[in-house]
Formats: sequence, C-alpha cells, structure tokens
Amino acid sequence: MTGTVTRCGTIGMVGRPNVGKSSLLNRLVGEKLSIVSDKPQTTRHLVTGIVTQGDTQFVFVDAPGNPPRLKSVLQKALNRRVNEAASDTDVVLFMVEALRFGPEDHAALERIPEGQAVIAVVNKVDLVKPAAKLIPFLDRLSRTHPFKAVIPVSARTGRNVAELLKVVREHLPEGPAAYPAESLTTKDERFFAAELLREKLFQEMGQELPYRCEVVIDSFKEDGRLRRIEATILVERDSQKAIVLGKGGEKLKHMATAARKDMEKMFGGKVYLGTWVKVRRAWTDDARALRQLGYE
Ligand SMILES: Nc1nc2c(ncn2[C@@H]2O[C@H](COP(=O)(O)OP(=O)(O)OP(=O)(O)O)[C@@H](O)[C@H]2O)c(=O)[nH]1
Ligand SMILES: [Mg+2]
Repeated sequence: MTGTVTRCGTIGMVGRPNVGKSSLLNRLVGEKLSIVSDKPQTTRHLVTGIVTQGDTQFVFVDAPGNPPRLKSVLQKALNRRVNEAASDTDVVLFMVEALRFGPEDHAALERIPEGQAVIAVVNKVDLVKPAAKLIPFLDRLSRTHPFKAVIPVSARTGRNVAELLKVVREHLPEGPAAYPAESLTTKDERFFAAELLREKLFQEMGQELPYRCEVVIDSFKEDGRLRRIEATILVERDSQKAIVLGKGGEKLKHMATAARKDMEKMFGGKVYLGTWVKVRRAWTDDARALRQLGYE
C-alpha cells in the first residue's frame, strides 16, 4: 500500500572497492540485484534496490567502489557515479571492512560532501574473532568523522542488518512512497542480463582481464515465455578475445551457461543466450565508445 508510507528516501552506498556494498544491497533487498566478485571495482553502474517495510520506503543506491587511481576515461565515469551516490541522496552509508581503514577508505570518505548525513557501516564482522577485537576499531572509526551512527554488520550472515534499517529510517525524509510497494529496483531485465554475464567474467577470468571487458546486449526479445538474448563481450585486444573464448570456445560456453542459469532464475522463465566476443580497441579510454556504452 503506497498510501500508508510516511517516510521515503534515497540512500547512497559508498566506500572503497570490495568492502561489500553490493553484497549488502542484495542482503537488504533479499534478491541478488547487484553483481558481486572478490575482485575490486566489480560494480560499474548505480544499482537501485528498493525495500518497503511498514510505513517506510528505502531506496538504496549501490555505487562503484571509489576508484583508487584515476587513469582511464572509464574510471572517471565511475568516479562521477560515486559522486552522484554520495551527493544526490538523502543519506549515505559509508562502508568499510571490519578492522581495516586505510588511505583508500579515507579517500572514499573525503568524497562525501560536507553536511551530508553519513552512517558508517562496518561490514564483514563475521570474520572478526574474537568479536571483542571490533570495539577499539569502532571507537577509532567514530572519531574520524561526525557519523550519525556506526553500525557493524555482516552482509554474508545478515547480522545486524535489521538494526541498520532502523537507524537509516530515522534519517529519511517524511513523504509518500516513490515506487509501488512490490518494486525491487528501477533497472530492467536488459540491464541485469548484461550484468549477470559481466559477473561471470569477473568471477572466471584472471586478475586484469575483467577490467578490459564490457557486455553489450544487442537484442532482447520475448518470444512467449522464452527470452531471446544476444550479447557481445567487448575486449580490447585479440589476445584477450582468445582468453575469453578459451580452447575450442569452452570457457565462453561455460560462462554463458552460468549467466543463462542466473537469468532464468531472476526472470522466472527460459532464456536463450547467444554470445559473441569482439575487439574494440582501448574502449576503456575512449570517451565516444564509453558514451555509446552508456557511461555519460
Ligand atoms: N566474509 C564476508 N565476506 C563478504 C561480506 N560481504 C561481502 N563479502 C565478500 O567481499 C567481496 C566483495 O564484495 P562486493 O559486494 O562485490 O563488494 P563491493 O564493495 O560491492 O565491491 P566493488 O563493486 O568492487 O566496489 C566478495 O568476495 C564478497 O563475497 C561479509 O559480510 N562477510
Ligand atoms: Mg559492488
């Protein structure tokens, strides 16, 4: 019931890469919306996750990890997205990993404009043993910035996530819901199709290659209950294309199958997924190519 909502607001999720922003978004919404990997800089888009609970609607905005070094045009575009999540929202969750606060975390905190309401979220507390080790860390963190609150959580186990929602609610503006109560996101299936395939590249390829890859959906057609999706993986060099394909195309086949299964689960119906690999030289540093790929 949209009419009963009395609080609604946007919550930006920022922090250095790999602290678990996307994992927390997924935990909060209860659906896997944002792709996750153990490699930094997995997220490249602003992914909205909507939670409607009682009289409150939370609109979370998962952002890319604060780019550690600004080299490419792509990283500059990611940086603008971080700024958007940090500035154009009602509240910011500044995320760090338990027992770790380094220069990259500091840089991410600096990016949040003065006067913005910031809640520090200390993630991955499931890794802290014994738990008492966390206390001095929380204490030190709370002295680095006038945070509204410092909340330890685990996106992995869900620990304290309900408490986090309670605290966030206190900082949301009053007003009616912006979206129907059953909405989970503002992104469409085409977006998630590209993301799920990109996730497999992050999970299966080596340390450098995922950063040279992008996924473009060439066509997305609904044919009765079947979704026919054609996707192209862009790489920067022929040698990278060979690695993505693997021997006899086996690697690509394996990744495409995993992505297709995830899509079927998310969309609740059969998917045909056709995949190609194409070389687009230096796309990560080509402003025109990036604009065409949706990085304004
Ligand atoms: N043990 C543990 N691992 C976690 C937790 N949350 C996330 N992770 C792991 O941390 C890694 C990074 O998680 P992501 O959610 O992709 O992190 P992110 O901050 O969105 O990263 P970027 O998009 O690259 O900025 C993954 O391997 C996750 O499985 C947690 O609460 N506990
Ligand atoms: Mg992420």
